[in-house]
Amino acid sequence: MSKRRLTRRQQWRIKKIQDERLERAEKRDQLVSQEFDNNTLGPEQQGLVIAHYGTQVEVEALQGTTRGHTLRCHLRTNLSSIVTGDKVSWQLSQDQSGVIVAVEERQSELSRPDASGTLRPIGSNINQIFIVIAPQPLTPTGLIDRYLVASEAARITPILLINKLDLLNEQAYPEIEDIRSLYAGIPYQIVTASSKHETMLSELRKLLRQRTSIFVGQSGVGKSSLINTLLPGTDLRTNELSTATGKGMHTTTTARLFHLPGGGDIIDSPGIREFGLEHIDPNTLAQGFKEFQPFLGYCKFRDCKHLHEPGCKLQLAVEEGEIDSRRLASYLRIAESLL
Ligand SMILES: Nc1nc2c(ncn2[C@@H]2O[C@H](COP(=O)(O)OP(=O)(O)OP(=O)(O)O)[C@@H](O)[C@H]2O)c(=O)[nH]1
Ligand SMILES: [Mg+2]
Ligand SMILES: [Zn+2]
Repeated sequence: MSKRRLTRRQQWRIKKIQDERLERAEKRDQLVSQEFDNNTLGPEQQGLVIAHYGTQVEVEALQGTTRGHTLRCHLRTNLSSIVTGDKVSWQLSQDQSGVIVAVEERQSELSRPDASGTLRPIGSNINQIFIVIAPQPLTPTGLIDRYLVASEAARITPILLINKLDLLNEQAYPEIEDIRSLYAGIPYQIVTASSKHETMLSELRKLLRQRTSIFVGQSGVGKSSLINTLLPGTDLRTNELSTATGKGMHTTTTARLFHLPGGGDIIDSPGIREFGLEHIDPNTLAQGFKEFQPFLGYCKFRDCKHLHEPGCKLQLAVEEGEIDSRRLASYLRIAESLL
C-alpha cells in the first residue's frame, strides 16, 4: 500500500476545509444552544447510538416511556466523534427530536484513519469483530492481516467469517482453503456462512448471541446481505458486484446497529478498499501478528527488523515451521509501508 504524502498545498487545502467546517459547526452549535438552552428540554435519559448521519444521530431510547423507540438527535460540536454503539445521555426537545448532552466512556473502539489521515472510530462497545471474506471478491490476505492488527490493537476478538460458501467451486475452493488453513493455524476462530441459505447461518447465530459484534470487510463480500437473512424483515440495500471489476459497489455508507432476536447486537459497516495503519506504532504492529508474540524481544539485535539479520528469532521460527512465511512476509510489507 502506498503511503500518502501530502504536498504543502494539499495540507493547506485540507486545513482550510477543516477550518471552514469548524466555523459552520460552531454557528450550528449556537443555533442548537439558542433553541435548547431555555429549559424546554426533558430530563436526561440514556440512549444507544444506532447510526450517525453527518450532523445528526439516530438514538434508541433505553429508558422511560419512549424506551425502544429511535429518534433523531442533534449533536454539539464537542461530541462530533460520536459513533454507532456509543451509550449517550440525551434530552427530548419540544419538537420531539433530541439533543445529545454526553457520551459514556467506551468499553472498546475500532478506529481507522480517514482519507486525510485523521483517526476516526468505526464502532464502539464492540466485543467481537467479524472480518468477512468471500470467494468473490476474494480479499487479499494483506488486508485481512491489517484488520487483525487493528483488532488486536483495540483488544477486540477478531473472527474470520467466510461468506458465500455456496459459491465454492473448483477454482475458488483452493483459494479459500489456503486462507482458512493459514488463519486456523495461528489459531484464529473461523466461521463459514452463506447469506443465501438460512440453514448455513446456525453457527454464526450462536457466535452472535449476547454479544455486540461488527461486520467489517471489503465491499461486496455480503455484510448487509448476511444481516438481511439473519434478521427477517430487514431490507438493507445490497448491490451486485461490478461486472467490469468483480468488486463491490460500496453500497453501505453508514455503520448501523441492529438487535438480534436471541439477544446480542450486530453492526453493519461500509466496505473499504484499504485499511490504513498509520496510527499503529512498530511495536503494536509486531504484537498485532499474535503468533509472533512469544518470539518478540529475543532477536540478537534489539532493533532487529526481522529481515535478514543474523540471530533473528522470527526468521528462525519461520524456518522451524512455527510461523507461516506468508505472515512474516505480510508483516514486512506493512512495516515497510509505514516507514
Ligand atoms: N452467492 C452468494 N451471493 C451473496 C452472498 N451474500 C451476498 N451475496 C451477494 O453479494 C453482493 C454484495 O452483497 P452486499 O450485501 O451488498 O455486500 P456488502 O459487503 O454489504 O457490500 P458494501 O455495503 O458495499 O460494503 C450482492 O449481490 C449479494 O446478493 C452469499 O452468501 N452467496
Ligand atoms: Mg453493505
Ligand atoms: Zn528479528
